[in-house]
Order: sequence, then C-alpha cells, then structure tokens
Amino acid sequence: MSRLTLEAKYLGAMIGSAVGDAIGELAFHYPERNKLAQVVEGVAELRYTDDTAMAIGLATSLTNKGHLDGQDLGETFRRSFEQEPWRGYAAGPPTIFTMVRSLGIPYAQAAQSLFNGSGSFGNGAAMRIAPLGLFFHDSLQIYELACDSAEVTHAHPVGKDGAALQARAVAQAVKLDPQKEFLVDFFVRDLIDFCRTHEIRGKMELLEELLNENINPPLAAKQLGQSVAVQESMPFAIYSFVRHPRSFEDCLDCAIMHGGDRDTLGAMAGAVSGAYLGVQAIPSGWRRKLENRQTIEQLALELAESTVSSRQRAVGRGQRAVDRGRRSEVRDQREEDH
Ligand code: R7I
Ligand code: MG
Repeated sequence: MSRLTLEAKYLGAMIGSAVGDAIGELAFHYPERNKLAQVVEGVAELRYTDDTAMAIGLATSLTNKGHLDGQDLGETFRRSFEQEPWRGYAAGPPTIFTMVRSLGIPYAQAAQSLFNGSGSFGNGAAMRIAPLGLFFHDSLQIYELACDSAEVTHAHPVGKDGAALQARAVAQAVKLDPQKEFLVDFFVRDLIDFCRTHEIRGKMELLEELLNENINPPLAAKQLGQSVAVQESMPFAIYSFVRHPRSFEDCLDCAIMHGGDRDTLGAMAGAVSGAYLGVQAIPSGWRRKLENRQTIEQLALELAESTVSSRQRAVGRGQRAVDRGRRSEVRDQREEDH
C-alpha cells in the first residue's frame, strides 16, 4: 500500500471515529429520526466525548513508546481524565484511576477488581481502540495486544474480546482496497473466526444471519443490542458498516440514528468506515467542525509514520540476516576450498 493511501486510511479511522463520537453525542438531542446532515448543520463545533479522549490517549502512548505499554497507557488515560473529567466517562475508568492513585496498585489489578472481581465488559475498551488497530494492522499478535490495551480498564474476557474484534475490524478495513468489490461474507466470517468468547461469537453469528435474511436496520438494532455492554453495541456498529461499506455518511446514520449508546456506536462504526474509505470520504464540513482536529490528524500521521518506519526496520533486520547468511555461506565455501 502506498504511503499516501496508508496516511489517508489512518486519518480516516481517527477522524472518522472522532466525528462519529461527536455526532452521536449530538444526536442524543434529536431522538426523532433526522438525517445526520441536519443534526450537524445546527452546530458550529462537533465536540467529542470520552471515547475520543481515550483514543487520543492510546495514540499518544503508542507513538511516545513505539509499542504498547499498559502502565504508560493507564497513566496517559488518568492524566487526560484529570484535565477533562467532564467528557462523559462512565463510572468504571474514574474508579480505577482513583484506586491506582490511592492504593498504588497496577492498572490491570484495579480494573480486575471492578464488578465483584469480574472486571468490566463495558464498550469502553472497544470505543477507543482504532489507533491500536491501525498501528498493529499487520501484526499476528493483534488479539493479544488489543487485550493488553483493554485490561488497563476492562478486565472481563468479554470486554477484551469485544475490543480485540473492533481492532481486527479496523485492521482489516485498512488493508482492503475500496476500489475493489467489498466481500461482506468474507469480512464478517473473518471476524467470527477471530473472536474467542461465546458472547461475542454468538452476536457475530446472529449478525451474519441478519445479513443473509436481509433484516432491516431497526430490527437488527433490536436483536443485536445497542447498550454500553460491548456485546450489545459493537456488533451493531459492525452491522452498520457492512450494510453501508461505500458511504461514511450512511454508515454513521445507521449506527447512530437507531438509538442506544449513540456516541460509542458512532465512534466504532466511524473508525471502521474511515479506515476502509479513507479521510476524503468524510464530509469536509464535518471534518472542519471537529474539535481539536489538528491534534487528532497529527496523531494519525505519527502513527502512520511509526508503522512505516517499524516495517522498514523489520525489512532491514531481515536483509541483514540474509546478508549474514550469505557471508557465512561464502566463508564455508572458502574453508571447503582450502
Ligand atoms: O466501558 P466504560 O468505559 O463505558 C463506556 C461508555 C460509553 O458509552 C462512553 O461513551 C461512556 O458514556 O460510557 O465504563 P464501565 O463503567 O466500565 O462500563 C459501562 C457500564 O457497563 C457499567 O456502568 C455497567 O452498567 C455495565 N457493565 C457491567 N454490568 C454488570 N456487570 C460493565 N461491566 C459489567 C459487569 O461485569
Ligand atoms: Mg462517550
């Protein structure tokens, strides 16, 4: 993939997720079915919520460290929350930040203690994961890395599985060429094979059935669910994307305008659609209105730059290994000749 395309796709996922979050939040004020364009027209600025604040945190930690560091990620999230506690966080993450501060325990341990020791299966680990899906889009360890990023706040296996699946969806969308035919069955089957809990797999199999039976979005929304539990919202975000792979606007409209956890449905669907179509598919008027757009764009470009340079390092290592192999073959040959 050309560098330009990679940058356009990274920008698409990061800006797409933030725009989806902000428009979804705004749409809470428009409970009737309105077109998204009308919803956006009424405001001068698109203000994002905790979903994007945490995605910014994950992107910042990944670009600063060059790899996933759970403790640094937790600290980055905590600092961001302390600066802007009004972004609409649910109870879980702030409880964890307080525990880490007052008890001095690691983030993963604090996160595990929530909900009587089972950890959270909220959609908070999935809503923020786009930067990880981008950064590790061609890594074979993306499942484990997604779980490591989730467990800072979401220790429940379903919370982690949902986050890993959302990361996979972003990663696959980055790799696909939007100029070619979108193979919906293939995309969905890959996700079904990827997940590891029966809660998420059951919902993804239901999604496949709903598509095969051409069930309409309002009914699909009811059957898949749209709540803050990740198994109740992430599958409907994926449904919205695969029903409308060619249009960022239609994908978001489907994800947001059927009710439920609108900001997070918008963030998740917008990330996948933007990763697939690239940033130019997001209406320019929406992009212009996005709060803090330059920071988000800068992070997307830094992530793309780090991905390219880590690939070059890997190729360099491979080439050096080949060169070492060649040199030792030549040495062996010389020794045999003498
Ligand atoms: O997952 P989380 O960060 O919340 C994300 C949501 C998004 O909509 C954001 O936009 C923001 O508005 O909040 O926060 P958590 O507190 O970990 O989980 C959210 C909710 O999921 C909890 O308040 C619970 O209602 C529910 N939940 C659980 N309920 C029972 N048992 C999460 N885990 C459990 C559980 O194990
Ligand atoms: Mg939110």
